[in-house]
Parts: sequence; C-alpha cells; structure tokens
Amino acid sequence: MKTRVMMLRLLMVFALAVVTVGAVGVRGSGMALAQDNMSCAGEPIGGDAAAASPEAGASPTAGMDMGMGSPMAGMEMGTPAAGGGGDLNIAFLPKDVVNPYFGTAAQGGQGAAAELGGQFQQVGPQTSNAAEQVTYIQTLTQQQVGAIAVSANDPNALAQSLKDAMAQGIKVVSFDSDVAPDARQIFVNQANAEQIGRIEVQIMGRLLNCQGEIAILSAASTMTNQNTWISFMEDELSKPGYENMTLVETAYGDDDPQISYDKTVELLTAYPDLKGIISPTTVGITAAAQALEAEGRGGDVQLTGLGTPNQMRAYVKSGTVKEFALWNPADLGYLAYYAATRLITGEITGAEGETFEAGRLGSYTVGANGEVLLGPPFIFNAENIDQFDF
Ligand code: RAM
Repeated sequence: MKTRVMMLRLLMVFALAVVTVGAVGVRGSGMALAQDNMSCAGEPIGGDAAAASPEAGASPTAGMDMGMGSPMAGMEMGTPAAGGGGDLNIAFLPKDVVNPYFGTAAQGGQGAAAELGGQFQQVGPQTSNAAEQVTYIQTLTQQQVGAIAVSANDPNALAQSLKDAMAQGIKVVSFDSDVAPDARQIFVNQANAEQIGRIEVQIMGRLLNCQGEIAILSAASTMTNQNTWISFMEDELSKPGYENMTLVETAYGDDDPQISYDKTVELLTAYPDLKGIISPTTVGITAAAQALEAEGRGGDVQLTGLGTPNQMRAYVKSGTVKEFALWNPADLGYLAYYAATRLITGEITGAEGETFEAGRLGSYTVGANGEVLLGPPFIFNAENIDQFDF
C-alpha cells in the first residue's frame, strides 16, 4: 500500500511538472505573456496550491480508471461485515443523480464502503432540486440510516430537515456543496474555495492575455459551492491587472444540460464581443463547449472552468477548451464516506483539530467550522488530460 501511495505521489509530481511546462505549450496563439504561470495581477496561478507539493490524498489519481461515472440512482451495495460494520449505513444525497460527477463521487463512496464493510446507497432527485432533497432527507431519517452525506442545492432550504435528522442521532456530512454549518457535523470540501475561484479567473486571464469581455455560466443561483467560488472570482477580477477584463454577466444554467446550452447561446447573442466564458460546473462547461462548437465559436470564445477530464477530452482535443480545473470526485466521495464512518463510530465529532484516517488517502484534520479539505485543485490541459480517466 505504501509503495502504491508513493507511486501515486511520484505520478502527481510528474503531472504537476507537465502542467507547468505544458501551460506554455497550450497557449500557442501568438499572444505572449511574459510569464505563463503568473496571473494578470502578477501572482502565481493557483496561488499556494501551485507551489504545494501534492499529497497522495490531495490530488487526482492519475491513470485511475473510474469509468464514466454513470448515474447511480437508488444504488445500493455492501453487506454489513460481522462485528459492527452494520452500523455503517451511509446514504449519499447528491444535488442530482443524473450528473456523472456525482456518479463518480458515488463510486468513491462505494469503494470506501467495500473497504470498511459498510453499506452504501445513493438517492436523490433527477434534477437539482432542493425541495426534493428535503423529502429524501426525511425518508432517510425515517429509515434511521447511520449518516447522510449531502451535496446541497441550497444551504438553508435543507437545514431544518438535516437538523431534525441530527436530533435523531443521524450523522450529517456535507460534501462538494455545503449546507448551513449548524446543519451538519463535517463539510468535506473538494479544495480551498478561494483557490478554486481565483484559479478559474487566472486561467481565463492567461487565455485572453488579460483582455476582453467575459461571462460566467454557473449552476443554480442557490448553490453554495458555485456562489462561494464566484465571490472569489469577482474579487480576483477586482485586482489591479484585470482592468481590461470585464465580467458582463453571470448566467445560471441550473446544472441542467439544456438550460446551460441555451444560456450559452444567449450570451453569445447578447454580447457579440464576448471573448471568454468561465463555467464553474461540470454540467455547464460541457454544455457550453457543445454550444460553442455548434455555433462555430470554439477557440474563438475561450472556455474554462471546472470539468471532468472524460467530459472535456473531446473539447480539449478540438481546441475549444485549452485548460480547466477540477479534483477527483471519486476521492471526494471516498473521503466523505470515511468522514461519515468516523462520526458514526465516535472517533470524531466535527471539532476543529480532530484527526482521522481515510484509507488510501491518508490522514486528515478537521479544520475551522468542521471543514475537511481534500486538496488543491488541479489544472488539466492537452498535455496531461490523457493521464486521467474519470
Ligand atoms: C457540478 C456540480 C458540482 C460541482 C462541479 C464542479 O458537477 O455543480 O456541485 O462541484 O460541477
């Protein structure tokens, strides 16, 4: 196991080196920035994340075959192991069960369940709907599951039902998109929100040589994770150096492929001089890439944001997307499952400073406000994308 972890670390060091070198190669547009790894504000792209040496648990597992992350509505697995594993009855409740991102996260949770002899189920709405998530929370509470791991469509709309679940002894972990902090014990965050927000603007600045009109194509206007990232995007854009990059609109595609596609076309029509779109959602960026290509604007309007390598691969090869960021959703689900089990067994309560082991990802410490951080975001591009399969 140790050797495997070491090998993964080495692979990631290699992959990061490729990112650094590759970032020069992917531009290739004749626009020359003095330093390709510096933002328009003159800071290192990725901030501390770029400088940090990757930890095994903090980085996408290169070469890992996670499949396409197929939808897993109603998926159940895991026979409780004799001798206590039966208490590890953990339900994942993603924003929706159609998005492949959550299918991949579920695979991670399922893998953790298999290692721990716990039970895994994933339930959730077909579209990203907070009211339906509340109904699922109520049902899971009646079923007396051990823990609920939820990615929230709305931080406040889910709060009361989660508090009711906690009052009945059910542990609550939010992952990916947080709920109100008093409605869960732990938030498993995929990466530092500030780094995620800033890195997307920094990449866009690199692609546009710090000039031009840009738009954001987000998910739903209530979603905790996207809203937090967008606030850091706006802050990054307010720094000296971005004076010639103007955010003209933030549009919402609701993490629905068709709405996201239509919003992209609307943006192209409304802003004829639009030079770039940042989409901090795997659903949005995929739909935007399709729309740009269908409208014959691929490579003309730059597109970046957060995407999965498998969904972005074709668009990276065609040049519509040159760089984008993410983490490994399977690692996120795996860590969320482990955090939930540690709460169930009483090893942790969600208090700052507690530490716990999370299998192949290693050791984690609970930070302020019950936050557990998976690791830094990672930049994918033409040079490295084929090393990833999720
Ligand atoms: C979508 C979802 C998810 C987000 C990713 C980046 O799949 O909105 O919550 O973390 O994009």
